Amino acid sequence: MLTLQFGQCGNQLGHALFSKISADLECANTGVPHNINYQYSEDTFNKWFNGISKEGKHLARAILVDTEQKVIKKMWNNTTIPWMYWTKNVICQSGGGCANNWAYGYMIKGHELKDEILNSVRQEIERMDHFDGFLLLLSSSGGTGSGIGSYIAKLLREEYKSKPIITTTILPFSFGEVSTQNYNTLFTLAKLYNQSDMNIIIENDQIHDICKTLLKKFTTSLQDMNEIISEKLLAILQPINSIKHSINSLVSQIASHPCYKLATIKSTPHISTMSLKYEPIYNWSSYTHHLKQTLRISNSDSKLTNVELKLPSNLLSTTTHHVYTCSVSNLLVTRGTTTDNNLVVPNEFKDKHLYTDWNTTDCFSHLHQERKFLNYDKFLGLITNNSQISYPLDILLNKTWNSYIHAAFLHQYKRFGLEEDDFLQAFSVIENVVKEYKELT
Ligand SMILES: Nc1nc2c(ncn2[C@@H]2O[C@H](COP(=O)(O)OP(=O)(O)OP(=O)(O)O)[C@@H](O)[C@H]2O)c(=O)[nH]1
Ligand SMILES: [Mg+2]
Repeated sequence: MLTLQFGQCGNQLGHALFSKISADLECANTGVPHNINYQYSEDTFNKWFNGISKEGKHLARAILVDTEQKVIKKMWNNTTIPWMYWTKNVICQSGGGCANNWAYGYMIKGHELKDEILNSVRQEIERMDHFDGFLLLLSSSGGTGSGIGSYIAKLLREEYKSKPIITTTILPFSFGEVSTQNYNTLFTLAKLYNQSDMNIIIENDQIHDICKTLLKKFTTSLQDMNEIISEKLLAILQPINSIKHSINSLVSQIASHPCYKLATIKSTPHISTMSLKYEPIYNWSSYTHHLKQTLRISNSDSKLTNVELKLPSNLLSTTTHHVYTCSVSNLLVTRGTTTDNNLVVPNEFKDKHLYTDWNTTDCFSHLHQERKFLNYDKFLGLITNNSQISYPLDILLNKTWNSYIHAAFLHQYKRFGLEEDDFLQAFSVIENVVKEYKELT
């Protein structure tokens, strides 16, 4: 896998992600014999790193792109960690960024940087024995990650037609950020819909609530949030015992239908490192039931219920106040020790009522890894392609239409060559996506 980090958010998140991988490699409490852990470590290294530096540090297989130096310099100065980036893979202009403008990133800066970025990509791929796909990290609402990120996704799609591209897109906080964030998000999601095979959507609001409620962080930093996002991604992406767990298989399990390419990750438990040893012991069935409940909406007002912010319950309650939203597909990954008395039996995810009736392939899969993840006794990630995604997208569409009909900020995009038709096309792509997800039954 080759990771590409774009803009402030993509680079900060990428840094947190590689730090988490490194921490996972160093875990003392693996729960498995030495040889199994050795295999896991080797698979982890091969997936994320591609060398060891003179100082003995793991070298991340990642390309860093930004149009201002602030973030990358800060990461560079952190020499205390046991891994590092290749200097040659840092593609960073010394300008002032893309000013939260998707069009500036896509139409101008993307062109300026494309040769340098694609050369680095080609060199990285040439060095690999087996290349299974791309992981792009970006926020949808600035200018660099959103604009250059979606432009490069297009070029990668053209050059590597058969290689899967997974994008992780961070949606902005709903309040208090910049006025152009909704247009930027609309353009990013619309472009990526055509270029990437699967787009993992992360909502900053949701991650912030997890930090506040579950980690009891009253002042939550972006770093805290990036740690949670990294745990979600790694719950799914870290190696699985002796199974070919490639990007290709992930995409074909979750996003095989071209109209449904958006995924979200529900995960549990999220606990601060300080309280890890006081973690209440839940059995596997409480956790799997808890994750299934995250797929509900309220029966009375069709509102999303935020079960992910609650603790699992050992009492397996069922409720009549909620209905399950329809999924195209779900993949559950469980990590931790199983015993004869405490096996993972995720039968309740196989319930046909959870899935659309036209999907005749296996809608649900379960993968298990005995090796513990990050010292957690048990850790579970559910990657779901589900109609819940229509809720945040509907809100986005309403806000963006509202700006558009008042012609707010349009000149900032037209300056860089966008036309009315580009806006209408982007609206149409995302309206269609929302319609398809709402119609799932
Ligand atoms: N989760 C998370 N969100 C971030 C982080 N940094 C920025 N964001 C969010 O990303 C959005 C802003 O995008 P940036 O990534 O800062 O923008 P950029 O891609 O660098 O683009 P320009 O600065 O406009 O050139 C806002 O919605 C922020 O909330 C981060 O480290 N983690
Ligand atoms: Mg920036």
